Amino acid sequence: MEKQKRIAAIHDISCVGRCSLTVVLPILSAAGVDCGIMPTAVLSTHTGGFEGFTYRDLTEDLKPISAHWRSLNLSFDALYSGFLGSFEQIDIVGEIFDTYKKDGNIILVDPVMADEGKLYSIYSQEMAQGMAKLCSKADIIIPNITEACFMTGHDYKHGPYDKDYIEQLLEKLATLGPKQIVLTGVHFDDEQIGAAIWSEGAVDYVFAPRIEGHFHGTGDVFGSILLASLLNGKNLKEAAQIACGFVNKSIQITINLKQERRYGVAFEMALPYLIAELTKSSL
Ligand code: PXL
Repeated sequence: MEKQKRIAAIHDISCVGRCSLTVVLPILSAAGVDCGIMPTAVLSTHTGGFEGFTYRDLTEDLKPISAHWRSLNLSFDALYSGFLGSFEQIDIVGEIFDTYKKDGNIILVDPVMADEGKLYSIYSQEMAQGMAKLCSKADIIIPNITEACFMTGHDYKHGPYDKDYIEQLLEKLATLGPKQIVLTGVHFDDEQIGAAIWSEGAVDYVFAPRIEGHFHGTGDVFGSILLASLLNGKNLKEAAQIACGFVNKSIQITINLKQERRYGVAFEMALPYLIAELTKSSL
């Protein structure tokens, strides 16, 4: 039997609202991956749609956690960073990547900081420059279009997009230095939405049916499914296709259940779809 994969997920804990570690951990576990966590902050809820949330910044804890892991000789098949608790954490996470990078493992960076044309309320513009720097250390980055625009200075537009707009954005992202890019939220019409994939200068697309509206936490669901699929032997395009399909299914279930959107999507109910996709043999 092949050795079990292990990752370190560097995200916040939003206690309620289904994003960041409350999404990453169950999805990677369901996919058979040993999911270690490095929490960047603890919030009572996420910041999108709730008032009065608590916020405990864990910047002080990151280096000691990493040093202890090092003393245990731990190694990881992937490091996956998302929402960071402070600007200072960008350099610390960069150092953690340097510590644990090895041949064949995956540094996956989701430069979580913005959506729908706006930075999240707790961040300022300097976060965009910092995240751009962190992306230079990544094997794969998975920004949404807003984050991609903040990091590159590309003009932000609402969709539908055209191929020129998306492919110019990908070229600018490529200059940040990641090996591969999966740009999310790409749609050329109202029927389908998905991701643009950039790898060694070649561009490809994957789509699923588009459901109108904003659904909280879907970026973290997408990233987690992408990584889970890669660690189960899928290639980047297959993994992005599974992630698009999974996000679509989760949204559809959330709508059918008439759940409030700020509580995230009912990804738990879509996990059988993930398992079915992962057990199909690759093309
Ligand atoms: O899903 C991204 C995310 C993660 N963590 C926190 C957030 C958000 C998006 O709003 O607020 C705390």
